[in-house]
Amino acid sequence: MHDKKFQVILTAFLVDIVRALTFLRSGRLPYLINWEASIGNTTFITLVISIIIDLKAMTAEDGPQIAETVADKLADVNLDTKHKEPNAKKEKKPKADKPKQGTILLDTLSSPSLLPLNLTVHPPPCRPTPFQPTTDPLFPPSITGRSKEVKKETKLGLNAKKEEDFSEWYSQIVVESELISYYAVSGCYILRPTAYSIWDSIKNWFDAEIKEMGVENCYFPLFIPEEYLLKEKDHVEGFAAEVAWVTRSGNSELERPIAIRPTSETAMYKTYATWIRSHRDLPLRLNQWANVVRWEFKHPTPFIRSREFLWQEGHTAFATQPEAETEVYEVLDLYRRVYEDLLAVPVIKGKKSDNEKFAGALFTTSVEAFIPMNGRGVQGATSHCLGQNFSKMFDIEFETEVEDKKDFAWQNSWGLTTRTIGVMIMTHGDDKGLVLPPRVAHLQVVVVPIPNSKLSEEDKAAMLGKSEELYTSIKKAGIRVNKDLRENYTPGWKYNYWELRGVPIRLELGPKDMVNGVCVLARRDTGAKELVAWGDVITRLPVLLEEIQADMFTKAKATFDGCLERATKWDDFMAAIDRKHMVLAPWADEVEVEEMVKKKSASEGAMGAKTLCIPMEQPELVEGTVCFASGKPAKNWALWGRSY
Ligand code: 86X
Repeated sequence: MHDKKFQVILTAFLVDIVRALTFLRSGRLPYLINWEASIGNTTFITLVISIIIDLKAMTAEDGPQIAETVADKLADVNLDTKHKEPNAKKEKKPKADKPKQGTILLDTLSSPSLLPLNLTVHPPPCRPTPFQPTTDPLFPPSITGRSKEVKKETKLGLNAKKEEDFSEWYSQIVVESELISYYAVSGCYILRPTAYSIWDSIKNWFDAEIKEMGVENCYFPLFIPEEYLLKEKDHVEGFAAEVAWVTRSGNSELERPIAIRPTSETAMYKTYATWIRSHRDLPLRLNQWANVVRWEFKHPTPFIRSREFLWQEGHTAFATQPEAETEVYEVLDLYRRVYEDLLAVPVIKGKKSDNEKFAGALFTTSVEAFIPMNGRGVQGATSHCLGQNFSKMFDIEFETEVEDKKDFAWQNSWGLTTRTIGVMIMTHGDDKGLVLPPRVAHLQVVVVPIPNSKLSEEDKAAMLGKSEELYTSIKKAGIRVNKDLRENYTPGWKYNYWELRGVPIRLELGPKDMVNGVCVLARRDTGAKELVAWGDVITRLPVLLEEIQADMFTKAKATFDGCLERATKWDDFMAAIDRKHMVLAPWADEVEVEEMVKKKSASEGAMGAKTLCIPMEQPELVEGTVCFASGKPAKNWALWGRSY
């Protein structure tokens, strides 16, 4: 053997001996059999193995080859740092495919290919990953409900009840049903595939509808120059505290800060001014699907109020006011249909009061939903008629058909956000978890075979085969279906699992069903079950899905109507508000009165009530009716409530 290489191996050997001795002297080799001890033991064992390798290398025929490996190992003078104590900081995981030159990892050291001769080694000398109680913002104990420890690993579901502790129930359901995960930036949430697929359904439907109307999609940049926002100063003022700014790149300050869009009026209308010159350039009807950031300081709630959210924002320009107004209401009705027809959530369409309208708009319309559990109204979406306010600010002027006559464009803007998903969860979810309306459910049916222990292997195979067959034919029929053939879970556990995730129909296949050629369809919304012959499954399922969709709306609508009261006197109004209801009350449409009501109806622990909207569908206003709050002649019926 070459002298030089032998020297290298010898040095390695000596170093390992010294390390082993140091380790022994440090008292870390424990005498107790607990997990900490095993860390210590394996560390020591690793060193012993190293020493044996060194010895073998010095004596073996293929010494030089082994020597190279050892030389590599020696080069890593910091090897000791890998003998982590359980409490030590987690080390950075090196890239698996390309280990750092000169480093030999403990894992690799023990991997068979590197071990000469017939040494057998126990599982990789371990990298300790003990359970550590964490204060990680990703897993705040109050939020996951998991860290209460008592929860068994296999236990599924929620431990808060919707009626008893609504906000805890909501926090748990969004996480446990795997819609969202919490993230290290407060007020920001990860939308997991199930949630995103619901958004996709909404998006696909709405996108097709607006395209049918003649709206086109586009995309404007995320960043907005400061000067653009300043141009709209009056309207931005109220929101200024919520605008997030980029002020630095790397270590250098930007010359001018750049805003992250809270909405895109300013970004788009600057450009619209350059695109719109003549009446022939109108109408201009654009929409974008985008994310926006509003640095809210109110308590964040997944989907309902987050600092970044997804939405569509439509921004259109017309030559005349009537055209613009027609669109405002057309879009508003699409929003109603998103809620009522897709999400089975009842809403009321209406106009916002002067207090509540967007300051830059001529008028604002909205759809308003309601959460009975906490008695709060929630704005579902808005469609604004901006009039000529923005076109005058941004110089969106065009040559009319009349020669030498110019006019400012009539504009609208309208938006629908991922808040839709939150309202849907709150409306339909129950103590077992999500209840998804079939039209937006990522999965509409799940096939669950229910074998029992008495079943012969043959019969079990037949049951699994039939499950597969049903699954395939349902899928072919265009229904979103999954099968749960996992063998390590009981049918009961699987029921809980899919109920938590809100799948509208569970198709069960039991031993008796195999004999009778039938299966059971169990509804998530009502729990009702029905027997269906195999041959009828693909005709029955689409009908049942639609029945569920319709029944979910009917049920939610009944609850909604039960929360809507009429009041013509202050005391009745307050009593209804304190019953956590919405109130329809005659109103003289005065800003000061709305402010007064807000103050007067606020108490410790309860925010004041405000107008949610002035419903488009108005009850008859009998001559002489007066405002419930001011006693002045009423102009309309307004919808009031506490709100998000
Ligand atoms: C109001 C107006 C409008 C297009 C919609 O409601 C639908 C889609 N935009 C939105 N608005 C803001 O909320 C707003 C917020 C901040 Cl933080 C801001 F800096 C400016 C804003 N301007 C308008």
